[in-house]
Amino acid sequence: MTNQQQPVAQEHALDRDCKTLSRHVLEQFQSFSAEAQDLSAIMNRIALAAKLISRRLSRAGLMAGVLGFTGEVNVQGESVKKMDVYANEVFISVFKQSGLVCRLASEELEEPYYIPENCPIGRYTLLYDPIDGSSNVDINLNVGSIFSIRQQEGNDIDGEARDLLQDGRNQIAGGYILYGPSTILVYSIGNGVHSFILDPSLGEFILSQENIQIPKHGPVYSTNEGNFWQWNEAIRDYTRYVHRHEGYTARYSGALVGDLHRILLQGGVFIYPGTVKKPEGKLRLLYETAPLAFLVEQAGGKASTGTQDILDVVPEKLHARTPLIIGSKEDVDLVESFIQDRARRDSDEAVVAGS
Ligand code: AFP
Repeated sequence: MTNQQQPVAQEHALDRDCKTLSRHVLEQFQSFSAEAQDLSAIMNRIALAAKLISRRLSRAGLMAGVLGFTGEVNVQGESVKKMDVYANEVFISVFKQSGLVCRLASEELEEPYYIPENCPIGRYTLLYDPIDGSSNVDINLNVGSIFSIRQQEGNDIDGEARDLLQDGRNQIAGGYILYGPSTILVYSIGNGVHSFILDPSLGEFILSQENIQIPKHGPVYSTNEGNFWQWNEAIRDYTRYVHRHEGYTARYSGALVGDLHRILLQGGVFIYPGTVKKPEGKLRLLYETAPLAFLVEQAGGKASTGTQDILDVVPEKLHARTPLIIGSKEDVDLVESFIQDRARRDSDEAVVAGS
């Protein structure tokens, strides 16, 4: 490297190090409006929660009382892990005194957490899944957090949070944090999808990729094939199709955030369908499927229940679930085509049987 090139390279490295998350959010708005400043501050708080959770996860095996179950069962009927409780409290703690939100609604809480009256109250609601893929925690595999930001509508005097029961197009921002070999935060405020990597030496999330576009098609299909015989015929038809055609490969980690991150960068489809017994599937709309659908649509991909865009689903209750087919547009379209085919065949058979 010549002496002249050296300062240029140094300048680039410095520029890159200064592209922090909060600065990036402000740049997206191209203004210092109150909304821009609020959202920049909210993202900064989410980043702080991510750093605290990441720090805890990185030392979990060395500390007492971090891994394993608490012995309690949450509102979803699932056994609660100590890390779920910790991560849930982290988000509450970082937002409680912030003056940015009025409520937090979490997969781990039966009712939303309302900011107490003696604390400053903001106009946004944070919805989140504190630890997604918690079965991976005890074995040191990747896990994630998922978040969504919505603005409060009305004053929610009865504390029922009914204004949250709206479709996903109402979200202001959505994103996830992936706790893997590095900690990555991916977000969208409706203006493209951007990813940041936590630089532990700086304690800052630094921009790594701007305006991510998901490939139109990819080789990966990501689903729990252990449920094959509990799925309806359409999803089985699709699975048989990928088994019989070249160019497909299966990847499934047990943590949606990790599987989706792969698909966002390399293309493919993640499927968590309903089963015959549970047609609504497992994943929660407000904390998982809607925020990820918001993000994936922003990256040029698609998210569907199989018959409807996820972002058009209006939940009947806070903890509503939906089936999820998400990823590259062509791959989601292909899964949907199997569902439509089956529906057509079923209705033709019903006509024949009735005649
Ligand atoms: P947990 O957080 O309870 O482990 O659930 C993870 C998850 O919501 C999602 O991240 C996974 O893709 C999916 O459920 C795994 O579910 P199965 O174990 O039924 O495949």
